[in-house]
Amino acid sequence: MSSETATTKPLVANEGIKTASHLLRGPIAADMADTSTGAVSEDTNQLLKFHGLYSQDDRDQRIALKKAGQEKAYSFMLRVRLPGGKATPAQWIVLDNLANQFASPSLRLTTRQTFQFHGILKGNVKPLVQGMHQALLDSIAACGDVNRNVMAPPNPEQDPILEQVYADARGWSEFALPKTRAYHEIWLDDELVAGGEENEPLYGPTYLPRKFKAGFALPPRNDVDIFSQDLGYIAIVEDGKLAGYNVIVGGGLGMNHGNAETFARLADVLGFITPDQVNAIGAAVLTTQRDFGDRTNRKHARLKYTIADRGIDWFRGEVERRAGFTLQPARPFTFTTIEDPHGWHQNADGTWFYGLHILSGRIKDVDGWPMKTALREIAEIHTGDFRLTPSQNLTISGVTAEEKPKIDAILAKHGLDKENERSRLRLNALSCVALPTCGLALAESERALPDILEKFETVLDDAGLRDDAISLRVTGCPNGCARPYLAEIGLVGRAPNKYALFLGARYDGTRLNRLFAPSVTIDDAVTLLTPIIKRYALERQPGEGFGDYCDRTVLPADATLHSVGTPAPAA
Ligand code: SRM
Ligand code: SF4
Repeated sequence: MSSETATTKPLVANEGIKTASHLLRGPIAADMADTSTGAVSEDTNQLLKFHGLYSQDDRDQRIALKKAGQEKAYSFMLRVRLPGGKATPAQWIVLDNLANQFASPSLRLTTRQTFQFHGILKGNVKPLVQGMHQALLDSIAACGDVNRNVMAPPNPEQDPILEQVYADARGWSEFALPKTRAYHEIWLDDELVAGGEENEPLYGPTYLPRKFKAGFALPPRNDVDIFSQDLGYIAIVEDGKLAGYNVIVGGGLGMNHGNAETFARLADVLGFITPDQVNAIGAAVLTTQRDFGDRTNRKHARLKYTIADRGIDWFRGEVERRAGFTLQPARPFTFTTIEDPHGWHQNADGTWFYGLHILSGRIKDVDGWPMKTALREIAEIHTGDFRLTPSQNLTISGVTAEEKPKIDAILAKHGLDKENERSRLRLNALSCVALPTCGLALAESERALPDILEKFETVLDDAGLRDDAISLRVTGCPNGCARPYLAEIGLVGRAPNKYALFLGARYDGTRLNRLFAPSVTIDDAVTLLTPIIKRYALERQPGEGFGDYCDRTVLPADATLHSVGTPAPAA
């Protein structure tokens, strides 16, 4: 495919790797068969991402292994493709078994509603993928320069319209899947496809310039942080029916400290479509980015930069030309919250769901907190399904009245029945994985979160704010995997125990926060925020969230805000 990007700059190395890969095969099979090392070549490293796999090493062991003259402790992370975060109890049991047999053995619920395995040794990758396949699960396109795991509101039965939104999210996920058989050949031993018989009608042989993320939201809940997506669909309900979607484009959070050319950006509203136009508009957005995204600089390659550079009006024109229809003017919508519902709630069909808080989405057994065992026992008796939420929590869904006391009893038996009674700060907190597996981490995140929460909980308790929902999100680097720039308190790692502190996001996910202190320790952050939290408790206006209070009183008034209010009318 010829790129229409007018540039004389050379393409980045990843483009050459994709071109030479014969639709994502490259040297993967040979590298994975090489038992002399736990590592893989750089080409394989890049291509594995399209198969949902990352080569990592245990960073806790790096120094000791180096001193001993040994290879790094290599292993793989695998991310499952799970549109809308929905899994059956049978699939849960398979994933639990596979984690025990072939991985760390914890399971990690991610901020995009799926599972990650960590610590998979090279020889265990194939049996793990094959085990998932038996349970009708795969990791195709869970990472890489393609449409990633599609997000959707996690509690479909609560409202019949959510069921339709989930179906559209799943439909887009399937539509935008790469068509190469590379995954099946390499991991599932399907027969090799002779060269030239396959093609990628949507992507072309070099796929996208960069990752591409899509999500669906149903106002008033913005649980999927829709404005952080490259492509978002905001459901519009009229007369009790799904009228269609406002399409939004160009959100993205990753940036680098101190590099103004990289930035977090909220998506722009493009216009309104009917439900039957979801895939057509998605394909038009995706192929516009495919052809105009910057393939010469991976730090400038996301859709947000294409739109920031060329303007939303140009982008809309190009998308409409490709789709073959004109978008209607966007329709009004209002978001009020990002929060997961916790505890028991009744669904539209009379069944129940239980929202269970899981700190950082980490499912493991530790003394006094046997979450993995408890959830396995629930999976063994559960007849509904599981929904992974964008806040790294779990919804046990479609529970019958008979099943309800059994689930309560399992949680109580393991001492997990009080998880939802924690402070609202804790219930809403997110952290990315960071150390020891993430190769990009500059500071701790998941491992630091319990301590960070305890410190802030003390301050909030003193101010009488234990039951106030304040969003706090921590990441180990500015890539923003726990969406920290949409948190009322965002802590973004820059060095060991040094974080950039961001304040002032709106609680409903429609305004980014802003840098308040560029480099502070956690204790500094607590010291800085203590008087502000105390003042907030005394001075806030009725209904004013902590982010809004900081925006109004703490942050400099002249700074530019990127905020989403009512949708801009489509041209
Ligand atoms: Fe992320 C890279 C973990 C959601 C922005 N992310 C990574 C890697 C793969 C590190 C790497 O490239 O070597 C991390 C693996 C850590 C580990 O050991 O598991 C990683 N990202 C995660 C997860 C697991 C965080 C979590 O704790 O849940 C999330 C998996 C989502 C999923 O299921 O697909 C995760 N990452 C996000 C999000 C949030 C979202 O999408 O809603 C973002 C910000 C939104 C965005 O994309 O703009 C995000 N991750 C990044 C970036 C920066 C991208 C950019 O445009 O600059 C990177 C680095 C990169 O791509 O170069 C990255
Ligand atoms: Fe790793 Fe940074 Fe993402 Fe955290 S935010 S998981 S440290 S890439």
